[in-house]
Amino acid sequence: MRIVEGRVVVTCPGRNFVTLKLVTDEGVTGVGDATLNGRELAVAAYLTEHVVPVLIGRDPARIEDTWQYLYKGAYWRRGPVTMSAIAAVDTALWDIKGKVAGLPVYQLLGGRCRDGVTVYGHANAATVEEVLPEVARHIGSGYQAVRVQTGVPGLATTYGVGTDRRFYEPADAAVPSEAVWSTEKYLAHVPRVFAAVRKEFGPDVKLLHDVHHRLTPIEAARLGKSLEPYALTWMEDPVPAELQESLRLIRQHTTTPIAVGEVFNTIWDCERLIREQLIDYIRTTVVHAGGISHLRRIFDLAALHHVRSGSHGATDLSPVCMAAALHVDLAIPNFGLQEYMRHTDATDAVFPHAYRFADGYLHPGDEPGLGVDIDEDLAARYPYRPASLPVNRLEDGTVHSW
Ligand code: CS2
Ligand code: MG
Repeated sequence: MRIVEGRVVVTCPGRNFVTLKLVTDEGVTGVGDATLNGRELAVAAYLTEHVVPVLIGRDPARIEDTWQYLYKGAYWRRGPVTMSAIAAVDTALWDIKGKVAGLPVYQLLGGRCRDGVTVYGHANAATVEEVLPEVARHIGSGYQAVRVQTGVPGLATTYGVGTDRRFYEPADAAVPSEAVWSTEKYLAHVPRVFAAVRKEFGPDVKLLHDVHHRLTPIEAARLGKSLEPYALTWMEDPVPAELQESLRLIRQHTTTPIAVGEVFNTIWDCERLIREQLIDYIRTTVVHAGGISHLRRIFDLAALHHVRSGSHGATDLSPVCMAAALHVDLAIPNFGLQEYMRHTDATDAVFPHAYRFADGYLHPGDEPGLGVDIDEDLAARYPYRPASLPVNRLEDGTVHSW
């Protein structure tokens, strides 16, 4: 069997997605997500100009060799664009291998280690009063874990809080919109939010919060400490994590568990964090961390160090990524939680998929391969729309982490 074609599909059913579809000479196809929010066309060009031409004629069964060929062969290793492109190829090859074997991919990864994948949903609202019914709505529909984000009094806009409670899309303008941030206002407000949620819903529901890389280590230590009474499952991305050792300072001051990794692209971005047990959950995911093959390496290292998976699953990661992530989540021994931001109906129609939500769990289904595809005719009806992530500024105008 040989790869004879690679189609790079850019579509925008509500938001932009980039998908690679590989076709073999025996008619077996595979899909892979290559969506990098706000930089979609860079990955599409990388695939079209530099990757697809070198895949033609290759044996799709040689997944690891192809990964090494694209990673080492690029000379310029790592980075979000390169690793999202490699991820799309790797994912599509696993899809093909599952179809050829007549097995769902999780069976090729060693079979399932659990009955379903525990997911968490997003309860977002402008105020504490408004977020409580959102938490109740999630618990009511079976979620055992809920991420809680509210607006911050005194700030016009805040990450994670959009006008639409069901679908939150951060990339809201062709040219980045600008938001104003105040750490002081935020640190004073967040403990009040979780005090109210715990008071209302008790100790059983798993609660999570995304700081979204906005604090310094000592500010994050203070936040972690102030949230200890509310026993969060995790505090996410407390600081920008380029300086891996900066997490040590947070660890020295608080027992609130830490989750990072959604912006990481290779094991090198997190090997120290994992080896020194500076985190409790690693949030790397299929599309941005080099595909199923590399993600499994990261999770294997994590398993040795009591670190569990907590893969990113926002709406800007397509249903192709979600399907692939669920196969990995079902098979790894150190699964923790999977993020599940629901896609719009238009997106679900463009990407028909077998995964199903029930009682707080997602299950990838048992179709051969990944159990997801792309309807290219439907996708063609939704042309790309430029959209960038916002920029954050402190009250004095200084650019700050978004
Ligand atoms: C967020 C994302 O879901 C999350 O944890 O951090 O919504 C993130 O902001 C987007 O995926 C960025 O594109
Ligand atoms: Mg996040």
